[in-house]
Amino acid sequence: MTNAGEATPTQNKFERIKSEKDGLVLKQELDYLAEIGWEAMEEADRDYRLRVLGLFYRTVTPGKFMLRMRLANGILSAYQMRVLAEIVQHYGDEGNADITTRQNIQLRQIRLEDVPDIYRKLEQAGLTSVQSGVDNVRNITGSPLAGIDPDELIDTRGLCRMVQDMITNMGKGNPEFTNLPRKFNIAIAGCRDNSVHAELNDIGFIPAYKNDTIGFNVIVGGMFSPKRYEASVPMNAWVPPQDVVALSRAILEVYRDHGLRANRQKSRLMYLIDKWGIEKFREEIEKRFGEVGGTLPLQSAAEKDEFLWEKKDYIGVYKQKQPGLNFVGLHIPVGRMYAQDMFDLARIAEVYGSGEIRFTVEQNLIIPNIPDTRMEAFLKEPILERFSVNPENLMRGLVSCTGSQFCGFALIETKNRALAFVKALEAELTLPQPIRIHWTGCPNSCGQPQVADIGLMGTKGRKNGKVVEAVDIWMGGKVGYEAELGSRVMKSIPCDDLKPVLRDLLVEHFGAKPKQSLVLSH
Ligand code: SRM
Ligand code: SF4
Repeated sequence: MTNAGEATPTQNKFERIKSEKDGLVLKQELDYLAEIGWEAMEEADRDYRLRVLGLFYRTVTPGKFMLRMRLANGILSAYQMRVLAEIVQHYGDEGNADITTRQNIQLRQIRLEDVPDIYRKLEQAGLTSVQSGVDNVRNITGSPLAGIDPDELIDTRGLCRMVQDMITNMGKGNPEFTNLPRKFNIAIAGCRDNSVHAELNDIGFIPAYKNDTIGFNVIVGGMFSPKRYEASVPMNAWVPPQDVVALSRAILEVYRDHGLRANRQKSRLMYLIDKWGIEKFREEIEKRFGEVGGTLPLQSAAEKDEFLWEKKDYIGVYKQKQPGLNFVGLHIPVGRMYAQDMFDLARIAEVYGSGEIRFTVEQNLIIPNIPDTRMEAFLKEPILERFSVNPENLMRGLVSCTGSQFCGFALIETKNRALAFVKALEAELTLPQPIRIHWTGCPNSCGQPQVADIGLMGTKGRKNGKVVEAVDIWMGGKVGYEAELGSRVMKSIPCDDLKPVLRDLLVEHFGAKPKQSLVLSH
């Protein structure tokens, strides 16, 4: 099966929408849709199929769309950043952009009447938003230091790009993969610290040596959903870099053709692995891998790399593997940027670096290729007061999903609240090391609270007999090579009562010291 087939009465709503018409078809209809406007559009086209083109109708802001791009390995040029900034600028004070937890960018407040022009601009700039939503493969994440990391094992840039090109037919849109049973995530790690959270993905490629050849061990089935949170399981497979595209294709085809579709809550890849067992899953993948040009037999996994490295956050100034060059990680509070920020960031990437910009899964930004001789001037740039290279320890580890400002699933406001809490806690506490606090507005877990030191998941609670915004608290998430998911330790804490709870957790578990007592003890 490839794509739109016959609709059947037993299909769930989403399967029916997909089989009636492929969202890619709307690409040809954009001029017409822009003309008739969002109110006159068929609901399934507006709310579902347009997402295949990366356009998400926002019920929270009627008449406005969010545009989710694709950035293989999270890399874009200063020129491309400027094109995105111009789109955001068009919407004045309302327009903004968010770096996402998949090293990607989303633009906000887009109006349908502007979309044909926006798509032309994106195409001219070599950018695409195709297949970035609904039952498609999301942004392919790769090491944010690919090609510049002194400790790198494999440069992931070309691989992420090739996998993206295979899935999207070079960004033109590929009906082979627009009707998967559900969303699908792929990550390719190239360094030793698992900078991409490989274990959260449906396919994670983890660098490993086999007989002195560098390649990847493969893990599969990682997922977060409201009812189930799972780290990936090993597939007992190792592939050389040249087989990464074929293996990705094989797994996607098997998932597309055999994945469970009846119940949307049980359609992710892990449920197919559950049904078949990992041995049968591996056998089916191996068959398909051979058919799509992979090198048979599929090799068994290599021994795990003995270098177990801590995950870095890459904020600050670091030496690259190229002598005389540096990369600088800038902290972008909760990933949010406005048009002027984007112009400023594009400018400093061009003036001091090579005009390249990279994003991280922590919603931050890296500017590579800055010569030693330019560092002093770079560090005096006024934009670094807003996007620090040395933020305080709580701000440094802050991640937040979109929340109720723009997301219809949200049970609470997240980004603005996350910033307010960090500022308030930093005024009271001193932390001996960075703490990773992740906010997510609902159990969909886009903000990945399960990987955090302290994860805050939006829910509803009760206070004085009233329903109020609240959070469940998660703790114990570990990142890096020995990543582990955390667990829920407290339930339904009203957001109004959260500050003292967080303060106590930071003091008891993370060595925070009240600022007052520091002053007194001197
Ligand atoms: Fe997500 C749905 C935002 C990363 C799990 N996610 C959504 C929607 C599209 C819901 C909606 O229609 O409003 C959110 C759009 C809100 C908006 O306006 O921004 C949304 N997800 C995000 C982003 C922007 C969060 C962020 O602030 O960074 C991330 C975009 C990544 C990207 O560039 O593509 C984002 N979402 C994730 C992740 C994290 C990851 O990939 O590492 C997860 C958990 C991992 C996973 O998928 O297994 C995640 N999002 C979900 C789910 C639950 C999926 C499931 O199997 O149940 C949903 C709901 C759904 O798909 O039905 C969802
Ligand atoms: Fe929206 Fe929930 Fe995802 Fe946050 S976690 S972006 S609130 S779907």
